[in-house]
Amino acid sequence: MYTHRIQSAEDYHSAVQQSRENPEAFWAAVASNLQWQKPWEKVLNWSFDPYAVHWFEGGKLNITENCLDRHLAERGNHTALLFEPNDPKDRARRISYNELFMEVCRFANVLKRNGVRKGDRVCLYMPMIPALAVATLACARIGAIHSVVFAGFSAQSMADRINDAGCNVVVTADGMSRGAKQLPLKRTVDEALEHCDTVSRVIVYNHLNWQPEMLDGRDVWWHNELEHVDSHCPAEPMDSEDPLFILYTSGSTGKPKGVVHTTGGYATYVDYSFRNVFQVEPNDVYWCTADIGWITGHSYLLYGPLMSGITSLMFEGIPTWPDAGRFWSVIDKHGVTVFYTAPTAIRSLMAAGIDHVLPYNLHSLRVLGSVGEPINEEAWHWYHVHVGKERCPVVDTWWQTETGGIMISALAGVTPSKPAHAGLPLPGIQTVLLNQEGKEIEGNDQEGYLAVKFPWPSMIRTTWGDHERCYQTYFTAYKGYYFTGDGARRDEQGMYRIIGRVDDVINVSGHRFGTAEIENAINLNRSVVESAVVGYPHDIKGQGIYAFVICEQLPERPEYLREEIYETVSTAIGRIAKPDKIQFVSGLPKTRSGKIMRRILRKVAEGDLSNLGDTTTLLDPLIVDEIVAGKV
Ligand code: 7RM
Repeated sequence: MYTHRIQSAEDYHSAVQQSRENPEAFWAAVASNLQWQKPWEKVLNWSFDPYAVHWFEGGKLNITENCLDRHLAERGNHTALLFEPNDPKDRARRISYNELFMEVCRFANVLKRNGVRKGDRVCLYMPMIPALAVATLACARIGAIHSVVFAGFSAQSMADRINDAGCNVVVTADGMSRGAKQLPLKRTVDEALEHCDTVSRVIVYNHLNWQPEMLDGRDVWWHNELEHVDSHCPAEPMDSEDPLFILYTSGSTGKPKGVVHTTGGYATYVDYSFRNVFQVEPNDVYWCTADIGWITGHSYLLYGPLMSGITSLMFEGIPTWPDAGRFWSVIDKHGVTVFYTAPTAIRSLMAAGIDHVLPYNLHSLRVLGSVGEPINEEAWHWYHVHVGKERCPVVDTWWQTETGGIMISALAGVTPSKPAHAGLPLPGIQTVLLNQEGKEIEGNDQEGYLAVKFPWPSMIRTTWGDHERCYQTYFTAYKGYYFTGDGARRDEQGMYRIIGRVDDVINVSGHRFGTAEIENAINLNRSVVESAVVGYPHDIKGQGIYAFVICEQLPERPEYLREEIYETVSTAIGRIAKPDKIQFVSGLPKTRSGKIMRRILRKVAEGDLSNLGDTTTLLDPLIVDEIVAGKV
């Protein structure tokens, strides 16, 4: 039976076979790699209709014991986190497993002292610094449910997330640095909390010495709190199905949903997928460039690497500052062996020119990974040739916030890689392609909707506070399947190529937004009557945001209104959701029943004006001519 690591193509095939013949025995063997406080009674209990999935019921564990305590005896002095600050002139910091363990326990006691109990929700709004890792793990230590909000989100987005989850504590920092820019995090929290009444405590980490305003009775300093606690904090025994965290993500409706992951299944699958996809070795210096505010940071910067007991590099800055060689200089400086980043970063560094890569030798690299959006062949080759020097396997990992871990990917150097293809599903993952009617498409060289027909341990359990929404979103489009929202193609060898979203979700630099969510934001501008947003191909970002906007009157100075709309969207969602293009129009192409024909708008945004399809069913077919003529 498969237990630790798949190391050959034969291992892969036999693991696939075992996982199909007896899924429960397969996953039990995988889960037994972790340390459980109490063994489970039942491996799996499941139904997709209605939706309810329970993994390792009766089992108890704490994920931080698997990330920390378990390694102390043999690897206590090994570096757990290697911190590379924003400014290359500042000193990098190494935090050993012993030190991280102590810091987590101490901060867990700070949380307790500030009223956090098992099951409470804690919002983390932090820079990419070790304190964020410590705060996240401290929540898990005591069974509090963390909700990390990416620090690029606005006060309004944060307030929505805090209110939806009913958080009672927020952990933040005075401010953060990103390249040459600095952002006032604490001030943004203050703004958010004007709209929240569940939060009784804000714990502030002093990162930049900014001395922000502190509200008496609500705000306390992290360092002051530490003076009142010791470093003893037992790991809360968690039921396998106790929630570990909530992470908000966008869907096709206007309101982001809180994806809930639970303890046992998430830990099991993240540990398994991490070790196998990256073929982890004990002395790896592993670098995932994602922010902990996204699922990639949760699973493969924090939990996965720490469960494996290896060194995880955490980078505060951005790829292009002080110059476009920063990633490569950090790889050489720290001897990074496994590097995991996003296609958008690769494309922007590729555009900056090869001269930024040539000064670095990159000898330490062993494996390269990609995540977040389809990687085009050109970027794949550039990555493989100029970064990996044609020595390193490239793993193109397809997965989602909802899947918790990597679902389709090569296992580095073990199963085949092919440019622009994620490849084969991991053993235990039963992917299928469906046609419009929801029938499985058999055989290879086929295209369809990507779905999964059998549960896996780290799948979404619910959407916070609204189980019906979870069921409706993922399990009703095609009865009996988890529907991913992606379209995919299976090639002659059965390898998957992800084509992209088939719903109203756009993926901008690997960040998901609902078109409705951006439209709602634009519509908040008082001059705007209505808007329609679509994605279009963008050289660097993968997809750009194109907004068609109706105003009360066509503006005399469109550039002023454009700036205003940027502001409106930045305030409502965050700067990351700013439209790339705004076209003012007098109407939208609508059917007689009032539905916007997005297909036409997408064609215009793409610049494909030759074949707009049938427009005769439109309420006002002439509007299409105006829109085509005014394309920006
Ligand atoms: C991990 C993450 C999920 C969506 C997903 C896809 C797209 C992610 C790839 C990809 C092609 C990939 N979670 N996506 N990885 N498309 N190839 N390797 O990104 O929830 O933020 O986004 O991202 O459309 O549905 S996410």
